[in-house]
Amino acid sequence: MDDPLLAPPMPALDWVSEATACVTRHEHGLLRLEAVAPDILRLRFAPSGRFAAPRPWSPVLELPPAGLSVHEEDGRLWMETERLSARLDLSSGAVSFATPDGRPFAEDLCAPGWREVALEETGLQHLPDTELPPGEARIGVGVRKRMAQDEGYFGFGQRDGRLDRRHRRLTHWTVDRAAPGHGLGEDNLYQAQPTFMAVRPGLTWGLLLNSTWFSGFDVGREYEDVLTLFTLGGELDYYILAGPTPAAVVEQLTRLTGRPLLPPLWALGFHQSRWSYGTDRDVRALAEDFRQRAIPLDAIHLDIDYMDGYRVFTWDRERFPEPAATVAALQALGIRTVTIVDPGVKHDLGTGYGVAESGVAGDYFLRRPDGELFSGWVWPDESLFPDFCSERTRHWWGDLHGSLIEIGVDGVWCDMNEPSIVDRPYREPGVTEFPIPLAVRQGDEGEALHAETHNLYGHLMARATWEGLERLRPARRPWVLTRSAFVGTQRWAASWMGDNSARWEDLETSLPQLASLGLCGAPHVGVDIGGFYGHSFGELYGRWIELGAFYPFMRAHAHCDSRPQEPWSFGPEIESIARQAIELRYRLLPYFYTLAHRAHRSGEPWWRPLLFDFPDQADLYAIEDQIMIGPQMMIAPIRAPGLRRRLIELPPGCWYDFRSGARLGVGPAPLVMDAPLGAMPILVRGGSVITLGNVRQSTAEPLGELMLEIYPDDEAEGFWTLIEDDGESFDYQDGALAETDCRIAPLSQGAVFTLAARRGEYRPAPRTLILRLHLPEAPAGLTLDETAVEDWRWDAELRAAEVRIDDDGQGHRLVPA
Ligand code: MIG
Repeated sequence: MDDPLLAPPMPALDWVSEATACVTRHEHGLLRLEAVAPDILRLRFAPSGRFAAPRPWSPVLELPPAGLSVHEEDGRLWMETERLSARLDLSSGAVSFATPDGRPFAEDLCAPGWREVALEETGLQHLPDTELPPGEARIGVGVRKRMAQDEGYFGFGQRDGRLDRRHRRLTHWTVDRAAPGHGLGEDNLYQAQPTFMAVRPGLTWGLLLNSTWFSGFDVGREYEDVLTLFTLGGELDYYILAGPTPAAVVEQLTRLTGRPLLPPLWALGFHQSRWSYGTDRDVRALAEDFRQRAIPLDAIHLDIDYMDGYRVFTWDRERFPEPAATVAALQALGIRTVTIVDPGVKHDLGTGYGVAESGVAGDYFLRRPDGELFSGWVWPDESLFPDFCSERTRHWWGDLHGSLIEIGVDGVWCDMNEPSIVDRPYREPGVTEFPIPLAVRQGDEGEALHAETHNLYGHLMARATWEGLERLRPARRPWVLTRSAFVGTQRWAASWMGDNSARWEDLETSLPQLASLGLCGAPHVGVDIGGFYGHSFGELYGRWIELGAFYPFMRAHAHCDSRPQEPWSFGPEIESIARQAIELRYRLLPYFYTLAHRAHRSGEPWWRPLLFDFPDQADLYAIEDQIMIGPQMMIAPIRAPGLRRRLIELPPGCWYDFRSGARLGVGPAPLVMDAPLGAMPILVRGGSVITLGNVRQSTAEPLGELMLEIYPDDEAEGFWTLIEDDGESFDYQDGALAETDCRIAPLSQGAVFTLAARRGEYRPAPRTLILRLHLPEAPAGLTLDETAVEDWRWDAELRAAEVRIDDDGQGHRLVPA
């Protein structure tokens, strides 16, 4: 959409203000600015003069409205909340935003523009058999904003390529990238998140484009330092998030689109997958193998071959004669079963396949514009596709999971939901993509075109699945994994990044890719460890599993044509590296689970780029091969073969080596660290308390020990709150939580460690607390609660003073002498 750089001015004819909004009338259209919250403004511009009706499936939530004060002065309208202001130039229609102290940002260069758009101009791929239907679908609307020179542009959802998206044009349209080796620089993928944040020292602001239509951002590619927002659908609608930090933007974004779900604890363990563990004997042998080799595991994923002819919600009774018994055998080993479910339902009518028959009877499937059922080809050959925009359909689909729940399945993996459809059976030559026509109508009232809802197909499938599991098993938190997603999907599902390859490039790509998603409010993400396509190999797998131990969602997976890719497939050295990496994951679970609770409360991503914690250090913005794991840890992954040491930029503060306990120095400063295979650098920030459990083979085993690794800062006090609950139910919502506040005085003030009495109604099982205070030198003695401790020890190698006590839930104070 190459509109002229400057759209013509759009003088306001008049304006009216309401309690929370202000509307200006223009010769062509209406512009409305609304205070959605004191720190969130919404701007809508409809050239037709009619704003689109709200959609029942909108990913954006209604917030209690906030007051907006409006006055006119010097030919401008000034609109203010306590946290944010906007200024509209009455002669041009251009809007800009500012902080309460008057720093401008997101300034329009001109009024919004609009015009009719041809499909070819959008660059939409693979859309034969499709024309944009007449009306709003063909009207593209956009606006251009000034990009400050010192702003970095981050977020932008799921893509390949660099973290900072300046100089890129990015579009939003969910597609299956089923080609091996999609790589650096790829634009739209399986998921679409039309949101970003602009970060500069002292000010971060964010933007959410409220459009599910084809849309995009040109981030200074077409014109240097000019940001263009554009969308089909005939209306420009976006939210400005006031920040002023990246954490505040993610909080604002997830207040609008929903907080990330709290996964059950088991879902944070290790998941092993393959396309496919195809018989019950394979699956049981796999589980036994993990247990015999003492490699921790919490879940096995069953890919499409468990089904009878790829019919969803059925089992192949030859391969899995007694699925419930198989699932129970896994459960007895502490391993959960996750089954894949695709949206395509085999067009199998009159043969007793209840899913297809009930779907047709209930009219739950998409229909073509001529009223015929829409069908396309996927794994089960000719298939029908549920309309997930319809609430009735979502209910039906959710209930279908009852058959899986009865068998004992614990999690559901939604695949192919972009949706991915082809034009003939996969086995025939010349297979090409066959999308749902854009003019197909969706929703209970048929109120929207597929052109509007396409990007929500996976999002609403994940929602239907989560809501079904919640109804079917109300006492337990559902767990859903999805490939396609939109902003807001974080409420219902974790996601993986689709079909990567067993290449170093793909390991590397995962670093900024997952970090970008975290900035878009989606914290529970991971990629296929080892690589999906191709044959993985020892060094790559070893590096990937030591990195993957820190992915919020940790799963190894491989293509059906790949060589075996289990932790022991690459010989004893790699097997032991994998065991250690997975054991470390399990030891870190108390820390990771706290991070999951924090994400659930405020959206805070646990896998995040340095700029999230250090937004004032512009020289760290481009660093994407160091990742913060929550606010307390930083990993420095190895991205290439042969490397056994690497350069690390220490951000401000003092830093420790997690493996050796050594103090590494004070940033900002560069540092070189050794990184032998199996020992990727892991750093801890001064002022931290890392909580570690004992090694367990699965989260079903009790946590007998809780170790608090305490790292004082030189100058600053440190705070941390450990958050625990039963790991499984919703009782935490009614206060069944355990929160333990920790405080560490800086070294300059004696490194006194204070543990507050536990808060909340959840009681952890009896366990030993091991306090390990990292100090430059052995103290002369230690007192605990004013009494000298007899029984402590100095670990000279790790430079830590260690005390063991029973965890009595009471407050304690540890003072080194
Ligand atoms: O057309 O179910 O991304 O994880 O193993 C391929 C088989 C369909 C694509 C998924 C992949 C999965 C595979 N699926």
